[in-house]
Amino acid sequence: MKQRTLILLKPDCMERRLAGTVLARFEQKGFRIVGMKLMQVTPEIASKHYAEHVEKPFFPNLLGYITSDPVTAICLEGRDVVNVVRKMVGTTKGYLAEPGTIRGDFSISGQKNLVHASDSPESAEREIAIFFRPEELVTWKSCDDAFLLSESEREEA
Ligand code: FUP
Repeated sequence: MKQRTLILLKPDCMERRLAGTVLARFEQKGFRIVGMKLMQVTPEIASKHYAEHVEKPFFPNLLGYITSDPVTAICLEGRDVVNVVRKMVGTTKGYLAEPGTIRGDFSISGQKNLVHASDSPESAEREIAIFFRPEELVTWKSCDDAFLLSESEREEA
């Protein structure tokens, strides 16, 4: 089923010049970029995005980190993109994440774990609306779809 998800390449990813490396994994898997921008996250945006964590003890620290340097916000589209990307990203703490996942390969931190990815289609819808206006998202079909998916899969994707 065709879905969209929100990816953030977080400040540590940008500082470590890993943006291209991480984005390449998503492109190579077969997902399409439908929105992308470099931006500075404000405390207001961070509080909306991390609404479920605002009351947690680690939130002030998380807020300081996510607003410390630019992030790249990306809206990715493709078949089952929410779940597939979560698997590619790996579990939250880099030191626990499986090798082969992005966090497992590049992070040893519980906080500086390079990338955010929406955890459900509902979260994706909410988070995409925080980072993108509707006109900033581009609907397009990449020509390699014919090689990435079977005909019947393309009809649903
Ligand atoms: P994830 O969905 O894997 O990005 O993880 P969560 O939504 O649970 O947490 C969001 C971010 O908060 C994580 F990326 C890292 C940070 N965090 C902490 O800094 N300390 C904690 O104890 C838990 C999460």
